[in-house]
Amino acid sequence: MSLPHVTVVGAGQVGATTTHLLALQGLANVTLVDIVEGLAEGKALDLMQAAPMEGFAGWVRGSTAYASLAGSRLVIVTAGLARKPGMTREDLLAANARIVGPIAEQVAAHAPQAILLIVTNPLDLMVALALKRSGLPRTRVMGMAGVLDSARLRAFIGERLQVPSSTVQAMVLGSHGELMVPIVSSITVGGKPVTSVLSAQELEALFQRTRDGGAEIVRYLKTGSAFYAPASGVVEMAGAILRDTHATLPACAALEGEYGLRDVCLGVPVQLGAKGIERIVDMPLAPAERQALTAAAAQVREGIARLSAAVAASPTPAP
Ligand code: A3D
Repeated sequence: MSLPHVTVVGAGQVGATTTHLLALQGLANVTLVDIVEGLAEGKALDLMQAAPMEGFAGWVRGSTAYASLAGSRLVIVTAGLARKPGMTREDLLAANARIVGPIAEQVAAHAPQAILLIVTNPLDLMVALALKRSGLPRTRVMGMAGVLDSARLRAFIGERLQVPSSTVQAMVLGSHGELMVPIVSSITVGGKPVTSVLSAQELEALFQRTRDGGAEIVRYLKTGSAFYAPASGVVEMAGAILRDTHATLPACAALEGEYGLRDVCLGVPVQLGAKGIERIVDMPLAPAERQALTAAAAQVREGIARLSAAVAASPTPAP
């Protein structure tokens, strides 16, 4: 059976776990690319040796060369630096922009028909940058965050109510960070509105734990950040694209008037299929949720301006 070709750029924790899940679910042949000599090649070889036991038929290969992007239906970007001691937020922004910007250009050069799915943080800003630098249409550039934030909230509600988290549905929109926007009317437990089983105060506590979800894991791990659930989020989106399911999932997308917002990339519900974002789904929002989404958009817009300044202050070194 011929599988689509997917490239995962960044063979770190999220990239390698994503590659494993893509292979296990029989979704793709995967090229794993990393700037560190031997890292992607070694992990790809290891994964191929899991295939006889796990029974997946696709191949996984590793590379340091962007030419291996050719023919990719989907390119997933997990390449980036984590914040190091002494590094300011602006330093990290500039450092990851210097990684993601050139990768987006390489995608446009080697795989201009591909869909580009960004995972590198700060997520909403990296999606805006990838959109600009790749020149791809907005239907083919998006970011993974809302699926993860929604899954974290679903897990916390399931744990609180002692029910399987798969019976909890939820949609979290907005930006990936303090200004994420959980949509109360979207949250159900066993098909019932969450407001019938949890008080507003209890819900707000779970929303705050979701906003802090990444930091809670970093506090335990100390030297790294979450990667199992982030990789599952990426693969849920990849599955909708590669299997053309038309599923509605939250994703970071460029807005051109939807939700009354434009010139910004933000988490909104999108319908995903083989062509990428088929449409941005108009979801009914409470007035406070609409306000929160507008506030998140303002913060992302301000970040986009800071991003331009940060990159200008530390230009990309010549290759
Ligand atoms: P890590 O395990 O450090 O892996 C990053 C990899 O990127 C390393 O192997 C690097 O060598 C590689 N890399 C750096 N520069 C390049 C380059 N120019 N080309 C190719 N590879 C390169 O990090 P991780 O996998 O834990 O996280 C990766 C990124 O995802 C970080 O920016 C995280 O903050 C982000 N992340 C986002 C979410 C969201 O929900 C949005 C969740 C989890 C992680």
